[in-house]
Amino acid sequence: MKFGTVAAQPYAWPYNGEFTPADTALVIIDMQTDFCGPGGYVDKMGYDLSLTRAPIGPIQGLLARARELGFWVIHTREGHRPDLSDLPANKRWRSRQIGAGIGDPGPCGKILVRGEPGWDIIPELAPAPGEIVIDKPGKGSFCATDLELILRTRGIANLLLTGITTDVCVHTTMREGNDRGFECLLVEDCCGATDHGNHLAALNMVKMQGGVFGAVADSAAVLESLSA
Ligand code: C5J
Repeated sequence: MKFGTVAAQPYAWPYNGEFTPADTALVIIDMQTDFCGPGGYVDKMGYDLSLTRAPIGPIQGLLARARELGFWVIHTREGHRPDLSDLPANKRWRSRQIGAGIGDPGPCGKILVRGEPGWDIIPELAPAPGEIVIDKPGKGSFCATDLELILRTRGIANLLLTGITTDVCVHTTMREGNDRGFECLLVEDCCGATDHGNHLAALNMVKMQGGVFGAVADSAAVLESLSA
């Protein structure tokens, strides 16, 4: 099964004209209660949760179709070991300046700590059995994880990037993936940021220089391509 290009900006994605479920992964980044649920990290920082919850519905639509067609599905979770041995002191210090100290107790358990309720992926987007889940201590999904090894082992060359937040973990992952030669598409309505202006700026950054990190499309365009 082969699909033609997605109507994307600044070029029809992927660059080589076709993609398949075998060489493409839908990557769903950090759809955890800490980033989009009441009482989680983002909520504690006082940001508008509707911005990080907006992509839930669009991701559900794309995920359902991707599962139906047998695409690889990869979920990520940002979080730290319970002993915080992988939490840089400066990351913790900065989070404490705005009242949401990573590793500190909150309404959803210890903030961004593995195994705590807030760190879980939200039930609406729970991984299905057999789907890969990558636990990462940082913003990028390639840093201190086995993601690259898994992608190369499985022959995955193309990444459909979704999740939160557009300007932080999604962008960092896109940059890391692009530098490693993966062909990346950021699915704009399947992403959200804690500031809408930053979301828009992050999309714009991708489109510069002929697609400096890849391309951008909405989920309707991806689904359109998957229906052909
Ligand atoms: C942040 C993320 N914003 N998932 N993490 O700290 O974007």
